[in-house]
Amino acid sequence: MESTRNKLIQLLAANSEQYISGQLLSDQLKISRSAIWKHMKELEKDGYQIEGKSNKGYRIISYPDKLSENTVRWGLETDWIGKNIIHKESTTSTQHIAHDEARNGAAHGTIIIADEQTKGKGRMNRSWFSTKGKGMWLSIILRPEIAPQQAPQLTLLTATVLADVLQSYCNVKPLIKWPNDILLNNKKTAGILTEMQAEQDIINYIVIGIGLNVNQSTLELSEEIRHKATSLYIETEKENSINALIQEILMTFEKSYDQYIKNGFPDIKQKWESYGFKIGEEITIKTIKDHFHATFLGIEEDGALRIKRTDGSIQRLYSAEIDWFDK
Ligand code: BT5
Repeated sequence: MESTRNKLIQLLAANSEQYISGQLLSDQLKISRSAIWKHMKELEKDGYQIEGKSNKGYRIISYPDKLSENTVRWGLETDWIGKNIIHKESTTSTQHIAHDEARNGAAHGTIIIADEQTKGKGRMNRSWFSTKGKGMWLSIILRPEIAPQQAPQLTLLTATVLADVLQSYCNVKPLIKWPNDILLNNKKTAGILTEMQAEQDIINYIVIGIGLNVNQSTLELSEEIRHKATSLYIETEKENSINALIQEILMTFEKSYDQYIKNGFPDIKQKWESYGFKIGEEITIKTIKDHFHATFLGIEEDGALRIKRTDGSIQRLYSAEIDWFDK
């Protein structure tokens, strides 16, 4: 049923300017013309606007931009990610749902999306503003066969995926601020929260949460973050389809993840550094017991932060807060 609909949309989408006759659709999909008509009615219920003319056939006039399991699934060309989609109009946090689902056995690649989060989470109990219908609030459940200490690499991988999609699909110039912020014009447009459930050397599951500001105007960003946050709309003056962005991100994520599992971290490291914010520049590092200046050199093969101290020594840091000297 679903794959027939998928094909139907593909056929209609491939000829968006022209009408396709019911007979042709019926031949291609090997179903009756009345079954085609029923599918069209279903599509309309999901927000597709379809024009049907008795002597010409059918044509899609507009796609729905509302989020739903179906609108994300249609046209999503992936092997394992997004095969199971959970959509909520409003929820506390997609991370909460993801943890519940993962504990109950949800498959690798399950995704949770929401139009709005009332308690969106950042790292270390910080909050994440998730305006209704204006951004992408997405969690991905993964069950990777990697060691728990490698999990932070997945945050870095996710950052490169977001940067790639923003650059190629939205034509902007993103930078990645270690470890998990995506910047446009030095302002944060996306954040990543990686949470893990592991035992000793086995990962039970990982949830990667991605928040991406898409269609907010400046006034629609919370006042608290307005000076340091931005959205794709603010940067490009163009509205973007959140559905289409989710699909692009999932397709790029799947490719990149599969390559990472096959080839390890080196390619990701290289890509990450090509987007790295303030590489080669001076930063201030705060660890639990220390506070010092250093040059930011990039990241290590294992994802740690690589810095040069003022005495010339090179160090790797696994957890540190950085003062970037910006605002
Ligand atoms: C992050 O934390 O950047 C991780 C954000 C992850 C959000 C996603 S949305 C889907 C999934 N479900 C969730 O509940 N969470 C994930 P952190 O590096 O700690 O940054 C948090 C800080 O970013 C806050 O303290 C604010 O200063 C700022 N901030 C909050 N909301 C923002 C927004 N919408 N845009 C830009 N900056 C924001």
